[in-house]
Amino acid sequence: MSLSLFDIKGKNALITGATHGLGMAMAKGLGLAGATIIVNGNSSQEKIDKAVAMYTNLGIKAKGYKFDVTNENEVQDSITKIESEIGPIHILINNAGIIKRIPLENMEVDDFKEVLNVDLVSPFIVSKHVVRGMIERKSGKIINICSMMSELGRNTVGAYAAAKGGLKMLTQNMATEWAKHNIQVNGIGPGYFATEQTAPIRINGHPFNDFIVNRTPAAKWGDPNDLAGSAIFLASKASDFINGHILYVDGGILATIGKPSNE
Ligand code: GCO
Ligand code: CA
Repeated sequence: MSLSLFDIKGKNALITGATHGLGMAMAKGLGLAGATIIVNGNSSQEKIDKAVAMYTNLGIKAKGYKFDVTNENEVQDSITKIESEIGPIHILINNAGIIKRIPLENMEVDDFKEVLNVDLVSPFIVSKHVVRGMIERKSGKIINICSMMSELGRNTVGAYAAAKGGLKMLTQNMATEWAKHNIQVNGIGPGYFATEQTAPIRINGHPFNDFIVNRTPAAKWGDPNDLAGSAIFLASKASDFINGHILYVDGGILATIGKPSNE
C-alpha cells in the first residue's frame, strides 16, 4: 500500500520551462516515475525538440508545446490543444521563471515588471486555465516553484524576491480557493542548485560560491536531481491532505542563521 501512494503512472504533467535547469530535472523525475511529460518552453522550437528527445531517450512519454506563459491567449489556446491531443492535465508545475540581478536603486521599472510578470503573473495565468478542468474532474495537483527568496532577501534580487514572496502567498491562496475541489496546491522552494541560472554566481572562488557553501548546512550546492522526490511527492496521492505548503529543498539553509566561515 505505502509505495502505491507515490504512484503517478499514466498521469499527464505539464511543466513550464521544462527545457532546462530545475524544470527539466523535476520533469525527468516525474517522467521516470511513469507520468507523461508535457514540455513547455518559449525560447525556441529547437530547444523544445532537443528536450523532448532527451526525455524520450530515457523511455519517457513526452511532447513539446511552445507558448509564452505570460500571454493569456497563447496559454488558453495551448491548454485547449494539449488537453485535446494528450488528455487532461493532472499535474501542473509552474516552474518557468527569470531573474535579473540588479541593485533596486539602479533597476528600470520595466525590468522589475518583467520579472514580476514571468515569475508571479504567469503562474496565475497558467493555473487559471488548467484549474478549470481540475475543478470539473474534482482532482488536480498544482506545484509552484518558489525560492529561498520566498522567505529571505538578498542583494540585487529585489524584483525576484518580491515575485517569489508573492508566489508563496499566491500558492496559499490557490490552496484556500481550490482545496474544496480536491485540488492540492503546494510549492517547492529550492535552495541553491547548480544550474545555468546560478552559473554566474557559482564560479569556483567566486565570493558568492564560497558564501553559499558555508551558508548551507549540507555544505554544497544542490544537484537538480535532488528535487525529483519532492516533485513526485507533491504530485501524488501521498500529499492529498497537504495544501498551501511550501516544501523547502535547501540543504538546511532556512534551518539556520549560518556560521562563521572558519567553523
Ligand atoms: C540568486 C539565485 C537564487 C536561486 C534560487 C534560490 O541569484 O540568488 O539565482 O535566486 O536561483 O532562487 O532559491
Ligand atoms: Ca506557509
